[in-house]
Amino acid sequence: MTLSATDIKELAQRLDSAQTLCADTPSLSDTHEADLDDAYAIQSALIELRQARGEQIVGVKLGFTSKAKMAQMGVSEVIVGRLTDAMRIADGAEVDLGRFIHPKAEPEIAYRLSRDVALDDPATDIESCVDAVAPAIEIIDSRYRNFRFTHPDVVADNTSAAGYVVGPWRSLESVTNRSVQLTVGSKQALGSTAAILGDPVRALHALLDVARRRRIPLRAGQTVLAGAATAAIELTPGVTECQIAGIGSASMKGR
Ligand code: OOG
Ligand code: MG
Repeated sequence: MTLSATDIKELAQRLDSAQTLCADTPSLSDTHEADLDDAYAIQSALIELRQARGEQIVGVKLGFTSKAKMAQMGVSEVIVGRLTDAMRIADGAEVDLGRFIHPKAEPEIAYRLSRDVALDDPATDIESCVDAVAPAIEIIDSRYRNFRFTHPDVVADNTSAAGYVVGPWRSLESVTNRSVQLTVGSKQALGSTAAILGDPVRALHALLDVARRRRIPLRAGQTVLAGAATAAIELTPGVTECQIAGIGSASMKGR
């Protein structure tokens, strides 16, 4: 840790205001030397501000689990953020894009936790704590100007989490090597679930590792977003859809 408790609170407040006022903010590293421990502490303080407004934690998300995303953003280590009920968008629902700063869509795989994950038990098998899988869309909306951030910056900003749509759940099955298609209006990104650490199930193992180190609780009923399979596409009004071969699709309508 390099930052004081006051700095951590202030930076969490700054990122929270950027989100609620829909106004971007410069990279924290322009003025502060935050390390990753500071960054996760800022993220926790930010989530506490949201919880104080009545939001509930409903899941977690991974970021930078694919080479395409790492290359797009210049960061090369898996990151974890929290999902709250305020970020949830029903499958097929209309979404007012005006509530975001500069939103982008990502095609994702969602897993559902069926049991609490015992972080302190070295024998914990996270795969046995998951009972369902679904196609999903993540809306990312970095609070930083021009999506310009360092690794600690993006962790502090709750890994750009802003919204997510989960399509129909199905009982857990392997999602290895499925083709992935993200459509945003006339734009498309094509990829494979293999882009997610070779197999999205590895994202669960990576999550367990980060959750243990960062003391992020993983509870029954929570949703886990395994990370984007392709680079993100800027959200525009109209239909956005993520299709995963053999698994189904999730969609939303921006306006
Ligand atoms: C950070 C979030 C990355 C993913 O799926 O890789 C992410 C960002 O690119 O703003 O959610
Ligand atoms: Mg994502």
